[in-house]
Amino acid sequence: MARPRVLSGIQPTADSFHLGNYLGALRQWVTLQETHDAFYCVVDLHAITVPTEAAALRRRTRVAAAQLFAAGLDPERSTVFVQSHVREHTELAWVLNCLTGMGEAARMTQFKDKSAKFGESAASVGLFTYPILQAADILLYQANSVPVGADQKQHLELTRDLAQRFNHRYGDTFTLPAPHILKEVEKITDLQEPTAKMSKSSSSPAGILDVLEQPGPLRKKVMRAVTDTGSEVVFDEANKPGISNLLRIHSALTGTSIAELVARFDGQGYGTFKKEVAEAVVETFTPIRERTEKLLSDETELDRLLAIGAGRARDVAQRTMVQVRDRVGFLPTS
Ligand code: AQP
Repeated sequence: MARPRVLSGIQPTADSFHLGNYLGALRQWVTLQETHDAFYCVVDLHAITVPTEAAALRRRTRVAAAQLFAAGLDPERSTVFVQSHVREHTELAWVLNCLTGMGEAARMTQFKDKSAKFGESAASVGLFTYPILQAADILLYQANSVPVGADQKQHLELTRDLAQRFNHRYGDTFTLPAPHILKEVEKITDLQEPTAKMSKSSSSPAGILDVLEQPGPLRKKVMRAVTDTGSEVVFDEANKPGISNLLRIHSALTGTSIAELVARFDGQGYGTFKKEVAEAVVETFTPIRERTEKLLSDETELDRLLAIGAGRARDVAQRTMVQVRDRVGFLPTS
């Protein structure tokens, strides 16, 4: 039997991914390539929904792709590609735009959060329709499963609604995708603001742990992470969000259960605990950073791998679009 298909994407919106991206997305992508037919894309079309310089986008797209391979995605087993290399994403997004209600799109909380930064009238229409492009990314590949963090739940719901609406109106075409969310790492929070999610665009430098950062600054940031009153290492999301976040991070990186960690650090205070968290982060990120640097030193090879991925992705996307065009009623080109 064919393997179930998984698809996910990540934005090239910074010069490095962060720990939230790593635990909430990348690490699961690597695991899922063992059991799934895996498609992963660097979503550069999404990145331009906020003002972005061309040179920065070009650089960040390669840095993003290099980190994906460095984190363990195998170009033989996973189809790793750049979204803009497959034109069908924008074409399907248009069709889905025409199936989406204004009110439905206006309910998306990510737009509300992100547009608040610019003022709603200055935010682009692209930022508003971002979740519809995301729905196209997923539906084009007939994905069964989409690994994401908790912040993407609402977008996944919209994707399912649009797939159902299209299928109902035009006949069965799209697979309904299910979110794949790991509860323990669905929301890694900012080290300085432990109730907000760690985010490329809104975390302060002190609140974010970047995959490509050097060990020195990584250790410093963990040691300076905001902790809570008291000195006990206990998991208490409501009253001790800072320590709870660090416990979640330690547990996810070392495979030790939170209960075990709480027992082990009983009576030892925050300092000793934070030192261990810092070491776990450094140990995880150092080999990824080194492999990323190596991959970036040969852009020709990196671009070659991405071209292979785009070719494989295009084969699937084009098959879906042939069906979509016909069902919607567009005339064939010949
Ligand atoms: N803090 C987080 N905890 C768990 N998962 C997270 N993800 C992001 N932040 C966390 C997951 O990472 C994947 C890729 O995210 P993205 O690049 O598409 O953008 P995002 O979700 O909007 O992440 P950022 O860091 O906040 O990026 P910007 O600032 O550019 O918008 C997704 O699966 C996401 O769930």
